[in-house]
Amino acid sequence: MQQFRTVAGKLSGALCAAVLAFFTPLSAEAHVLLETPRATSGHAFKAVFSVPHGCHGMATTAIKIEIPDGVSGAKPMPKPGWTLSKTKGAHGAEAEDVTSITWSGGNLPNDEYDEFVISVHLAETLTPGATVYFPVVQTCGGETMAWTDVPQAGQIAGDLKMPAPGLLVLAGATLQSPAIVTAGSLEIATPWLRATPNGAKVAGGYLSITNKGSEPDRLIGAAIPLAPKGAVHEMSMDNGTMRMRELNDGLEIKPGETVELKPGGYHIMFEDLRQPLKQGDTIEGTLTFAKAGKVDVTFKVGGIADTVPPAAAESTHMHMH
Ligand SMILES: [Cu+2]
Repeated sequence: MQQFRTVAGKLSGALCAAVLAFFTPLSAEAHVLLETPRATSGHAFKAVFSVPHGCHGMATTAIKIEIPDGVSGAKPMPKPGWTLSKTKGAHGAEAEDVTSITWSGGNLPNDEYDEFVISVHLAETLTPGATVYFPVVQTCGGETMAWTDVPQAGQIAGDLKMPAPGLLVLAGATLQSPAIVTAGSLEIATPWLRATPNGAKVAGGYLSITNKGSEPDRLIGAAIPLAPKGAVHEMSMDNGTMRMRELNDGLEIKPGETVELKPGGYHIMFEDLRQPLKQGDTIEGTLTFAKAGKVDVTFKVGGIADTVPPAAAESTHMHMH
């Protein structure tokens, strides 16, 4: 262990100094880190784990990440040259969910850097100010390095030898942009649009809708000033090809259900777009439901290839003392 500490110290000096300086002392000694170590409860989050070096100079051949309670719907990003595997089981409030993800069979040399990405959802019930930990086991051929230490009562993360990457939970709602719009018994969260390239005639719109009532409702359309028609679409696999079709009867939201519109799944397709959508803009629009009628929402414009809503965390004030 002493030898490892020396090697790690040199590496962190040479390779990670700029990155580490950016983080709090909490993670000063961690070498598998979350690129953005904070996220908002009740929201989607793209967890980017950076792996800046191997084990004792040897190349990394596998990374296993455990998904903590309160973090659900984990979906890993595949990586060329690596094989993905997942374990599932009872997980926090979920009866059946992804509990760990492993990329294996790859080869990441000690002097190269890579990132492993998981899209997750943070439970609304996570306490703002709390930290959730993602234990990581890094394998380099026959060697393993377990970044799994979690502070116990009275300990601070900075004192741990092999700390697990931690994620600080931020409060969900802000006054400037309410996280949830309520319309009758419907709750509408994180409306967003993907930025579009110049000349594009269509734009994708995404949000999540929860039906807290006892009657079903249907999302039948949407509009923004730059594109008067917004149709509800479904993506599906047909003989190995992704196809998109308009849902002529709209999208049903059953009582008690949450329906997510997201890239690769259900979405609103805004057609006859008059000008490009720019990342960072906010755009007022309306959704039309069969029962709840027209509902005003504010779409945030995310990145052109984003798969999760634009960083809700960035607009949330951190209260740190
Ligand atoms: Cu579409």
